[in-house]
Amino acid sequence: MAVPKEKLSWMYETMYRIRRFEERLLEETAKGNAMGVAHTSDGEEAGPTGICAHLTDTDWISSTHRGHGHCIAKGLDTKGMMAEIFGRATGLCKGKGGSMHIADFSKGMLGANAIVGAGIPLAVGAAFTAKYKQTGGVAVAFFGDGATNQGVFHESVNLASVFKLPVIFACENNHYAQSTSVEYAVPVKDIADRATSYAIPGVVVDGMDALAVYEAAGEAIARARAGEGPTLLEMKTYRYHGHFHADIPHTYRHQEEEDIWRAKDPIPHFEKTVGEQGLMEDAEFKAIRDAIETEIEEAVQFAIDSPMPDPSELYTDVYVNYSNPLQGLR
Ligand SMILES: Cc1ncc(C[n+]2csc(CCOP(=O)(O)OP(=O)(O)O)c2C)c(N)n1
Ligand SMILES: [Mg+2]
Repeated sequence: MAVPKEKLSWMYETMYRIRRFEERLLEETAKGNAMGVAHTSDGEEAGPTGICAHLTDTDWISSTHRGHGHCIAKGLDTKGMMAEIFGRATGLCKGKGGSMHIADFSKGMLGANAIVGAGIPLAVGAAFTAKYKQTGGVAVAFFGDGATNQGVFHESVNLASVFKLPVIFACENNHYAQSTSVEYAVPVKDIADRATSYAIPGVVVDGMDALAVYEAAGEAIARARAGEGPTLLEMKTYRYHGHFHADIPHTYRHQEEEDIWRAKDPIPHFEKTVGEQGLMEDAEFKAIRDAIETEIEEAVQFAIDSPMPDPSELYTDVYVNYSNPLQGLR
């Protein structure tokens, strides 16, 4: 599948934006500036990039606890994201969601989600809406290998297949669920094989190669838009850091294994492939990297300079809205 030139630039820019956002976030987390835990997705950037390259603001995605890459690929503002993770009033959810609950409906982003597997039925619901209202939109559920052992995954895929919904089940198989390896926890060779039970296509793709993901996702999304129903797309990938910022991965995986996946880093891989085909020049890559460095520094500074939410905001935008929270308990 030929990729338009502006799409190639966007893909490189998006992967580099995700990488630098998370590297800087880890630094700021270590300094105590960011609230809560940081689950980073560096190493996995090609997946959300190759998929979201096909989406517009009227398509929907749902995400996971490891959601920064999905948010960025769906076009969320990095200043608003960084401020959200810093717990500031200027955050995309006014500082009340944090890393694991960033959402922006204006961009078709239904939310990161701390409950493993819980984003999957949200995407199915969005796909149902798209079909019912005939918007032509599609929904993408991002989730991990571990999530495919949750009952909600199977219920969601079954329903989507029966209703032929325009949804893509995008499994980021990074080979671990916390410290549990996929070989230990999943009895099938490929998670894509699980599609057979639901009579939908199951596709395995190299999740370190944005162009391969772009092609596979393009076919799945075209099927969905044409009313042919869902696809399970498994991206084989790897997270370079631990499960979250304080996790020490060497307690459950080996350096040799990490080295193999580091050698497949999706960003240099993209530079090499696209550069060798003469589609982008080194100077273009560098200009993009320089612009992103500035953008991410500005995002960090914006978050640092932003105010904390005012205490009067405590009960706004939340489901419990008592003026006196103890009132109902007495
Ligand atoms: C329902 C539920 N069970 C357990 C957890 C604890 N937990 C958080 S992340 C995680 C592992 C998820 O693995 P996977 O789906 O492969 O995603 P990854 O972290 O690899 O991106 C677990 C077990 C949780 N948040 N929600
Ligand atoms: Mg995983």
